[in-house]
Amino acid sequence: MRLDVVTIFPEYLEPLNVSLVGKARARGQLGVHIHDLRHWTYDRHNTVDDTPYGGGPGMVMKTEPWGEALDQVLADGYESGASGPVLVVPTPSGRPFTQELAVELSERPWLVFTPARYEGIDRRVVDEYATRIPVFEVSIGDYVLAGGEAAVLVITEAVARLLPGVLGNAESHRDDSFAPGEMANLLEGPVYTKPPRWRGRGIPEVLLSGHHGRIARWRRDEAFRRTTLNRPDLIERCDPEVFDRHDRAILAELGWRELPDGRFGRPGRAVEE
Ligand code: 6GU
Repeated sequence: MRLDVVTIFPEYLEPLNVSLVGKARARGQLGVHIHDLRHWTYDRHNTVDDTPYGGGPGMVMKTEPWGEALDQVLADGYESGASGPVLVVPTPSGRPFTQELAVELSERPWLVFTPARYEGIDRRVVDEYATRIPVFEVSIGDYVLAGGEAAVLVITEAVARLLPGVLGNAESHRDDSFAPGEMANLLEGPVYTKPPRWRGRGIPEVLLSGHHGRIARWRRDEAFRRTTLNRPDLIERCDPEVFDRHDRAILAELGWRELPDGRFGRPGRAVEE
């Protein structure tokens, strides 16, 4: 996979040299190209922003530097044999970044990121490239960052660990919280390792039993405990078909009950639409 990032803060992307993404680069599984947007400015102050039409606070990133930068990045990429680019535009107004979208992006050969500062990029830039290549406007959560660079790091890490051979163990993805599939999307429960006693705290007996069936059941019960506590919306959204008899018993024990439509809900709460 090839990644290009156009930014006014190339240093912000230094973490891409480290850890999982850094190793994938070193192994040649990932090619990362960072570009300084100011390279495509021609005035003394390397201006990349201007005041918004219609007034209002803040500044808007100008069309020309982005247009020239993206034309050249795309042309150079094609020339060096890359194909199938998609533009990934980090913005708090984008669609939510989910594990499903991470999987989709991991199947693309070439991602071009355009992290913006200020109030964002002149709309005509996205509209222009959307006529040439797929564009994904993506938000990493319901909060506002000062710029899209941190979002690029988040998206890149989530995508890179899905690339074949990057994590080492292909099985590792299957049990990810939020992994797409038939399973209920549950948060993962607690994990333990040596020593068996630490500051007077032991580990759950069942994990030492060697009984794989009971261990799997215990892990699922713990996943239900954590999910009902931290992400009740994931339970409510679940197709109840995926709950077996024991799941239903655990949910009942945690104070949940089956609603008329078959889904599970918390007592004392309005059923959401
Ligand atoms: Cl992708 N960018 C910015 N600036 N803020 C965000 C975001 C992205 N996602 C959530 N908040």
